[in-house]
Formats: sequence, structure tokens, C-alpha cells
Amino acid sequence: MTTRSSRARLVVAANRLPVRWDPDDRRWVSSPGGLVSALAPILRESEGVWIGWNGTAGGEAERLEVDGIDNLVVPLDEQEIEDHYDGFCNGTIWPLYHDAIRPPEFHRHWWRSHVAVNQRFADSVAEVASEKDIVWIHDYQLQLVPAMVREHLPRARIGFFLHIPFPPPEIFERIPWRRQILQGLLGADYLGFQTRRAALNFAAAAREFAGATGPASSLRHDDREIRAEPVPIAIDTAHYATTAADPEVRKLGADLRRDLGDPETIVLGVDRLDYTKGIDLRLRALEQVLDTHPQFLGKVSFVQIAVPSREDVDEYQEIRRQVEEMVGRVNGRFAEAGWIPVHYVYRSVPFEELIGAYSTADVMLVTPLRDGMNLVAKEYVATRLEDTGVLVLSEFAGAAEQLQEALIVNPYDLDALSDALARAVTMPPDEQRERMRRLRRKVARWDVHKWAQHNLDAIASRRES
Ligand code: ADQ
Repeated sequence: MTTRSSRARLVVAANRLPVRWDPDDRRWVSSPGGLVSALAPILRESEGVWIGWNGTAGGEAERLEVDGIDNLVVPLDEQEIEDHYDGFCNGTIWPLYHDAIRPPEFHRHWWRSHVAVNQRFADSVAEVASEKDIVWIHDYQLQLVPAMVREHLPRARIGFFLHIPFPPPEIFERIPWRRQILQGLLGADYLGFQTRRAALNFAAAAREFAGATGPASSLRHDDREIRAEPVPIAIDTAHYATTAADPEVRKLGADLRRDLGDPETIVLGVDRLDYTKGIDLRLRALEQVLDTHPQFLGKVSFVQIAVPSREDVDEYQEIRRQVEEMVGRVNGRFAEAGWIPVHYVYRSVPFEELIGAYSTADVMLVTPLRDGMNLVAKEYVATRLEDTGVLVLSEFAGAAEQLQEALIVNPYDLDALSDALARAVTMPPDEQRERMRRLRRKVARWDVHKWAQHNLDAIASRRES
């Protein structure tokens, strides 16, 4: 055990390390993101460690120092990527936790692999952490880790944050290993969830299937007190606003508008290509709006930027096929000389280009069927420096709990979604400003730094029982 100082260090465990391999420079470089930007200073200052997988098959449990952050690699082999990651994480838990909108699969060999990988993560934590450290474990891939770490380090302060929804008990209860998962999570002292409902769902499941007692804010289990509460994730708001103000970035936005033929209205969607994001229903709503509002033809352009995701999982190949077929159908039906309704981009775009797109888009469509939070909604708001633009937001995104001034819509209701889209396209500037000003204030007030600090303070201040 390496205890380099007498202060508590922060030890983060997450599925992925905040690094990626740069093939040109042939070295690991840091991969940016809100979570990383919030935790990097704290990790550096406390001489902490980030534990995670590097995204490739095989390799060693090596230490990688990148940009002053100490990373510990947890290696996964090909079979574990197939069974634990593509299988249990993305074929069982992901669909089940998102309302079971695709049928989750239950396989014992996936589960066994999942347990083994979670144990490896917990062993890695125990290798670098001591009982006085703060261990913060992230997300649905590592739900067994809190209790496994507690086995090694009974007195450690352990926190967990779930980035995706926690489903209601009547969906959660299908998992053959539901008790083990709850016991895993209950190993933490503090559990943060994206929404109030997620925290309550967890507490209800913990009482029903794992023998916990008490309310979410003070659950009792195994003679310990566990606190579960909503603490919605946020973005590095200042960074988005500063980038949006950069003239080069504004030019990227203007270039996009020009390349689209200078339409009156740009409607934007930005998502990982995932069946939870509702891209298919969004395209159907667009088709309906173009059918019922001929005055939009030639004037409203929809840009859908979709990042490739989990391409080895069958359901993802299927949703990609469906989305691309619909793009073809809508364009085939409505395109005219000099204007096509849907511009579809299937790749990850560079950060500046993304911000340029946000800042030029008049309407942002964020219409997931279920989403833990959805950062895209907050990112769009943060870049609207003139307080214009309209956010259309699914009521099933965690973000809807805070961003009430958006046009909130049930994405399954095709008429409501089409109406919201038409209303957004025609919203008077005064109403846009009124709504956007309030939204921006919220996104400025609660940013990722506040979010991280709140979690860390809550983990550190465990009530002794
Ligand atoms: P995701 O499901 O990945 O995250 P989201 O919160 O929208 O969803 O985050 C996606 C991130 O990827 C955003 O920062 C966005 O800017 C970026 N991105 C999306 N499309 C891109 C593109 N084409 N090119 C480049 N970048 C792109 C999970 C949960 C969410 C939760 C987050 C954080 O599913 O509900 O909000 O974790 O907790």
C-alpha cells in the first residue's frame, strides 16, 4: 500500500480512464470531458489515482502518468470485453435501466465475467488506496465495486455516482442477480443519482430486495448508514461559454450555416447513436412537421450529428440502419434544388465544431426516450450567449427536472413532438430570450465543479454510526 502523504487522497474508479492513445504521437494523451476537468485539479492536488480500463484488449495493469494525473490501468481481455462490457453492461444493465426499451438479455456467463471484472477493479483500488482515502466509484459498469472495496478497506469512505437512471423496482426486479447488485452498491457510504426519482427507486429496491431499512437519505444496512440523494451532473459552463465567444468558433458556426445554403432556421440534434436517444422518433416528428407546414420547405434545415457508439452490439447496428433509412426517406420525399431537409453526420466532431454548431442552431432537439441527465441540453444552453434559441427537451431526460423553461415534451407523443418543433421554429424572440435567460442562469449556477465538490464533501462527511 502506498501512502505518500498523511492527507486523504482521492481515488477514482470508472470504466474508462481519462486517456486515449494518440496514434500519430504514439503516446497516451488525456481525453477531455466535464468529469475529467472537474476532477483533474483535485486528483493532482491530493496525489490521487484514477483507476480504469484503457479501451483496448489485453495489456498489463500498468501505471500511466498523463498530464500530471496518475492512471492505473485495469486490463480486460477480448472475452471480458465481449461478456462483461458488450454483454452484461450494455446488453443487460443499459437497456434494463433505460425502461427496458430493448429487451435486456440475462446470461450467467456474462454475469460471471462481470463479477470477475468488478473484483479486479476493487483489488486495484485496494492496491493504491488506504483506509483514510476517499474512493469515488462511477457508473453502472462498477456497481459491485463499493462492497468489494469495503471488504478490503472496511473504514474507507466510499462514494458512488450512477450516471444513468435507476429503474423502478418492477423493472429492476427482473435481474436474476438483483440482490448482489444492491449489496454491491450498499457498500458505499454515499450514493449520488441524477434525479430524485432515481434515488427513490434505488432506496425502494434496497428495502425490498436487500433488507435495507429507512428513507433514501438515511438507509440502514449491515449496521451502517448509507445516504442516497439526487445530485444532478452538470457541465463546465464557463468553458462552454468562453469557447462559444471565440471568433474562430463563431466562424465555424457561420460556415456551417453557409454550407447549408443559409436556411432561415437550423434545427440541431447531437447524440451518441443510441436507441435511448430517440433519434428515430425525432425524424418522424420532422417528417410530420414538413407534411403539415409546407411553409417550412426550403427554409428549415435539420442537422443530426450522431457519434458512432457500441458498434459491436446488435441493437446498435439495428438503430443505425433505422435512422439512416429514415434520413433517406425524409430527404427523398422533401428535398428540392438547393435544399435538403436532413444533414446527417455519423462521426464524432471536434469540440470547436460542436460548439460552433450549438451557437448557430436556432432550435435544439434533445428527445431521449430515457436519459440519466443528458449533457447536450446543458451544453446548448451554455453556448447561447445572446439568450436566443429554443431547447426542445424530453420529459424523460434527467435534465428536465431542472431545465423547466425548455419546451418539455413526451417524445413518444408524435403529435406533441411535432407541435413542439413547429412552436420552436416560430417562437418570437422575446419568448426565446425570456426562457433562455432563465435556463442559462441555472446552468451557470450549478456547474460540474459544484457537482464534484458536493459529492466529495458528502462522501468525506460520513456520519459515524
Ligand atoms: P451519454 O449517454 O453519452 O452519457 P450525454 O450526457 O448527452 O450522453 O453526453 C454525451 C457527450 O458526448 C456530450 O458531452 C456531447 O457534447 C458529446 N457528444 C455527443 N455527440 C457528439 C458528437 N457527434 N461529436 C462530439 N461530441 C459529441 C451518460 C448518460 C447521460 C449523462 C452522462 C453524464 O447516458 O444521461 O448525462 O452520462 O453523466
